[in-house]
Amino acid sequence: MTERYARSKQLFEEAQKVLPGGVNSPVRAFRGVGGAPIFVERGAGAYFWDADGNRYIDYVLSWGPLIAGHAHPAVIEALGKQAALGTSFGAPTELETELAELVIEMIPSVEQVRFVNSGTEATMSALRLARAYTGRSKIIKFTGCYHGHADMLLVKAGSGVATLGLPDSPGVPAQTTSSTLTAEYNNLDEASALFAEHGADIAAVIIEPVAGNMGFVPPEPGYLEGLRSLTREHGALLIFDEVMTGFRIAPGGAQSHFNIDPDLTCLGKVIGGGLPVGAYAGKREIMQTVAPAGPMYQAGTLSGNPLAMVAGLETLRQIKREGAFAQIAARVAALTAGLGALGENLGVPLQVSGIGSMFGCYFLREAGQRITSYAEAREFANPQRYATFFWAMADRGVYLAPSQFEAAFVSLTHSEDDIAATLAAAREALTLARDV
Ligand code: KE4
Repeated sequence: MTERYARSKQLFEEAQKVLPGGVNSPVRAFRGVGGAPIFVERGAGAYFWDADGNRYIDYVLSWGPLIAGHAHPAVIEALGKQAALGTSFGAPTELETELAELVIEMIPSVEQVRFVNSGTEATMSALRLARAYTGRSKIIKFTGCYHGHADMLLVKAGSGVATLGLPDSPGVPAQTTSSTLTAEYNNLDEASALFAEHGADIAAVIIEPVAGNMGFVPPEPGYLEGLRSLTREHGALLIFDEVMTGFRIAPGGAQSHFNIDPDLTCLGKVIGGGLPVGAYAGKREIMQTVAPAGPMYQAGTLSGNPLAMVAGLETLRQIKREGAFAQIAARVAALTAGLGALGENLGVPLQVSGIGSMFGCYFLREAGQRITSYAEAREFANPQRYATFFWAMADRGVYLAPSQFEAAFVSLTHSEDDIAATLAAAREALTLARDV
């Protein structure tokens, strides 16, 4: 019998000759779980098939975009029709207005939208806008939050308050991160102390309203409200990076779930339905600063391109349908409850949580530990045990994020049977992981 992942391993060998690390984004290289990455050949609904023909129930869904599932018929049909009319014009189309109107309808705080081509572009541009609008230079981000790879955001978070950013990657000059302040996620005292020291110079706070890039870490009660008050008090903008949480925590994003009114919102992933897209959006008065309406420059050859627009429109229309989002949330609730119960019964300490269509599962070093920040994630999570679980689940046809420090996603197409099959696999995989 040929080895289960033989073709993927062969493809990885070939890829490494021509692509740094064999991939086009680091997390795909499986450094977080070891072994060679699984190469994907095709997807349909809740599933994808790898290069060896193995089928997986997919909980990564391209890191969030595919909330309608892989190759949704309505999305594919719309793409086919649009492609036949032309793929890009570098000129305005009605489609951009249509998608902007749908985003504005679904996210209460948003009055105007600018489309770009990635989440990185969205956050980078939103921060430039905040600096242009306020005339200030400093920004605050939180340890463990990831907002894409723009220089000013690749900041090694110091351990305490008022940490002036140190670059987290070679190639990022110190001066580009010197105005990036960092504080601990879910620690309002640290944010308050930064404002006490730098308040008048702070242009914006940028945050993942539910952290999905350190594992899955919801905000503690009152935390987001506290940041909203602090930013209002000091005249700084509150930017919600909803590239991942947008349309996933709730149809109106995390901001509607937690009832917070941010000044700017960054979007991506779901609004492109699997095609490259990002957006920054918010109050009209602020957005009018963006060229050509105002002086802040930002541009993009393929921004608002017709293919991404139609894929985004069809994807959002699918989750707007009566009962659609509730169905996805019910799947997440069943899966997280089932995983939690298995952890209890099998004596494997887990921190399992989910909101809307997103969830996460930390393997804890000891029962009773609780992860609410990046420091706690690094201290309490057990990546080795997670890695064993990951491969045991992959061997059983379930694909999770190849890192303990990521979130997981469910789509409209995940069935009750898929959840049951996932829990059956998890029972065996947890037993194997328990002994690591
Ligand atoms: P992109 O530039 O990758 O489209 O978006 C960057 C980004 C911005 N903000 C948030 C909250 C994000 O989660 C992301 C990207 N998410 C990662 C998943 N952890 C994408 C996966 C990858 O880097 O390959």
